[in-house]
Amino acid sequence: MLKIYHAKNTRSVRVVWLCEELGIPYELKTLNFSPDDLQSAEYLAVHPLGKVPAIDDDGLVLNESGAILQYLLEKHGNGRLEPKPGSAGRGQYLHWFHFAEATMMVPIGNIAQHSFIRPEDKRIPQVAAESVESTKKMLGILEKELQGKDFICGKEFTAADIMLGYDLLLCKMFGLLSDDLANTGAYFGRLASRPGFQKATA
Ligand SMILES: N[C@@H](CCC(=O)N[C@@H](CS)C(=O)NCC(=O)O)C(=O)O
Repeated sequence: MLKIYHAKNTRSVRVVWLCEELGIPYELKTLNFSPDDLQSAEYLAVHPLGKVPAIDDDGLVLNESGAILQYLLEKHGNGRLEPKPGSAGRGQYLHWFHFAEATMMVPIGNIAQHSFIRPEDKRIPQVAAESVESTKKMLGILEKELQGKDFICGKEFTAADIMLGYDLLLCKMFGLLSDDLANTGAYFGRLASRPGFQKATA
């Protein structure tokens, strides 16, 4: 059975959430988000950088959240949760799917690193402050994009919403989903009300 290496409120939320949405059976290997678990010899044999998520699918070990989602969609999706390759909406879907990790998670990750993950003497307050500003800029882009839309690609919920939903979970935890971001706040509310999100963040 598919094994998911997971730690609470980390990017492994995306993998668990997708499995819940698609009804993929999985076994959860829950780790503490601490060097004791992530840097253990046992876990480094699964993920050489000691990060989450990772999966072991009958011996195939993968460890990039976006790649894992794409792999599981190809294997189990049967066309669900994404526009068909070559269809009109595919380009926008790919844009938002990858924007979530390649662009938006960069400053969000830096806020986490320089506010609480690194030991205090290795944190750079200016990086944290600049990353808050970058994240706000990206939230402004999302706010415009979401005008009149239920989900990032329109009416249909897709895996791009799972990728972005995790970013917004952290923005909410960091107090960055301010009241003036009405479209984004309502969008996050729609995502957070899904049973799959709730299971993945429990
Ligand atoms: N691009 C990778 C990033 C993985 C990553 O940085 N995961 C974080 C948790 S959200 C982590 O395990 N950090 C531990 C550390 O940096 O020591 C992905 O999307 O899977």
